[in-house]
Amino acid sequence: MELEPFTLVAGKWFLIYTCIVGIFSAMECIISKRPKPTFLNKRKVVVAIGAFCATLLLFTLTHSSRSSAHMEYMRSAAGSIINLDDCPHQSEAEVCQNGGHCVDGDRSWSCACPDGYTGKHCEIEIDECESSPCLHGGWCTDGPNSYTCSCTPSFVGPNCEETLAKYEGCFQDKIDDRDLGENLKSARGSMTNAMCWENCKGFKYAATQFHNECWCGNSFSKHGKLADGDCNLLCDGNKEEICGGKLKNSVYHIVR
Ligand SMILES: [Ca+2]
Repeated sequence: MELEPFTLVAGKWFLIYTCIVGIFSAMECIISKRPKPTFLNKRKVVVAIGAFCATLLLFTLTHSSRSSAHMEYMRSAAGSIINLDDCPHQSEAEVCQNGGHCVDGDRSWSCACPDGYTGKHCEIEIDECESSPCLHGGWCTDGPNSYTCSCTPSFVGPNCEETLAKYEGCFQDKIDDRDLGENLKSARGSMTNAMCWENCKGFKYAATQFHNECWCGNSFSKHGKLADGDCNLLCDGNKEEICGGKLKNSVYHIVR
């Protein structure tokens, strides 16, 4: 709610009153030809009053919303309070961007921004990734009032909070005595660790080997543990992942 100072309102009406009186005075001066100003001729008086009135008219036109509000104020009962709209005259789209809308205040305005936006004009898109919501090395992508996590292979869930499988290490295998007994759905060209965990559902452990092999079992490490670096062959289905080595298993404990 807002109340313009009464002097401002009264001042405008006084200007209009002065203008009208001035016009009548000038007309009377012209018609009656008296009193005759010694240093102002009639034309100068008319031009001066005309210019003043034009200025006043221009001011009134450019502040039309304010003027009508003031007239409303004058008409309203004494003591009643009217709310003047302080929102800028441009379209709301310009003042408050991205679907925000202008909120009138006390001699001020502000933008009510939709979720995900901030700033005086709602022009700033909030970075929802700033709080690092993606867990376990997941990659965060910012969106409008949202974010998406791209999880590393061992994790799933909106924030990569759920563990699919836990890496146990790189382990030796033997061709005539397999460390993990079952070779399930080895897939030339498309194997990933996650695919192997899926293939080995029902078993405790899953192991990838030599780019595209998938081995399943309920125990491992018959032939010993190796250095992580000994498993160094890329998965056929994802060149960013390691799928064991030659007779070497990348062993995972299946959690889910
Ligand atoms: Ca955002």
